[in-house]
Amino acid sequence: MTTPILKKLYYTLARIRRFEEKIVEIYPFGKIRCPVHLCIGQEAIAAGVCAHLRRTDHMVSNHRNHGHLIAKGAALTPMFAELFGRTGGCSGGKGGSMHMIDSDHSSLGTSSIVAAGLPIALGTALASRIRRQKRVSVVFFGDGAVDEGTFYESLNFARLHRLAVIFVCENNFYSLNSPQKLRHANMAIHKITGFFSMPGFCINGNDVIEVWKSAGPLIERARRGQGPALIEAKTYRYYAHDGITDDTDKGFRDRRELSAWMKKCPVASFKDYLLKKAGISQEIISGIDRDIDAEIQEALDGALSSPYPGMDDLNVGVY
Ligand SMILES: Cc1ncc(C[n+]2csc(CCOP(=O)(O)OP(=O)(O)O)c2C)c(N)n1
Ligand SMILES: [Mg+2]
Repeated sequence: MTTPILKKLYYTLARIRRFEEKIVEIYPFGKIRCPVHLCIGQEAIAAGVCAHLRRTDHMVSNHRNHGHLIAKGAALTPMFAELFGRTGGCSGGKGGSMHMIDSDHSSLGTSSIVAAGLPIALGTALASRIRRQKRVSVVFFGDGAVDEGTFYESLNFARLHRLAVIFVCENNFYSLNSPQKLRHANMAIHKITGFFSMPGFCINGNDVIEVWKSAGPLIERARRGQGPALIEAKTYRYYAHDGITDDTDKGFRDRRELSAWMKKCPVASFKDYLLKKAGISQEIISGIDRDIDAEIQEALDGALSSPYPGMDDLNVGVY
């Protein structure tokens, strides 16, 4: 791996982490009125996969979407403005955290309906096929999507038509408060692809290098017209299903489990790798961190200076 790629991966990881840490910091002050599903702890999956995507490749995400949009290149001001419900928001301030869109980078919108993104990704891939465009569609979803019939239908349709879709399952072992072991007869999600004769891999979703190395050949294979693939990336969220608490007091996941995963932090472990094994200096890393902090401050100020939608706008774009 080259130094520019390593730096880019760190930049993306840190940009996602610091964006969401800022949400945690300001959430108690009431400027954000929508629920937030934080991806802190899971950033390496978005960063490693999206590093291979072109601006024109489609990306479809779900309720836990901030990291996916940022990794695909979204500007932070419209994202903050969306969280604040302002007109400068990426969805005009009417979608909030769960309905972010960034058409400049082919991030086609996100939905809170579990598994809804999979057939949307099929549609984009089919459109790209019909238009003879060499675009790849990537869809991110959680282990909860595997509980839905749409998941199986989508794998079947994608393989049948050899669509250029990469299915990325972020398996954080919980769907809301339900652990995977109480929901899935077979916990090996990636093995479901065997029935559809589709490549399926299980990887460490907290290791950005492993994600990057696994995703690259599958994305290029899809781009060559050789069909879909699935990545099951194991990971863990630090915060509650939504909001800024850690929900370890609710009786379905305990603090020991959370602490064990926090020791495998994707950002800290990659930083460690860069310093000790890749010859990237602390100065370079601190410089990237400083640039991101400055960008976040500027984005916050910009977002807060954007007005709320007026009364005339009440019914516009709302269905
Ligand atoms: C079709 C549907 N069923 C139930 C819900 C309620 N719901 C919202 S998020 C969620 C859990 C999703 O878990 P997962 O897909 O694993 O994603 P994670 O939150 O773990 O990232 C559920 C059940 C929903 N939004 N849509
Ligand atoms: Mg989950």
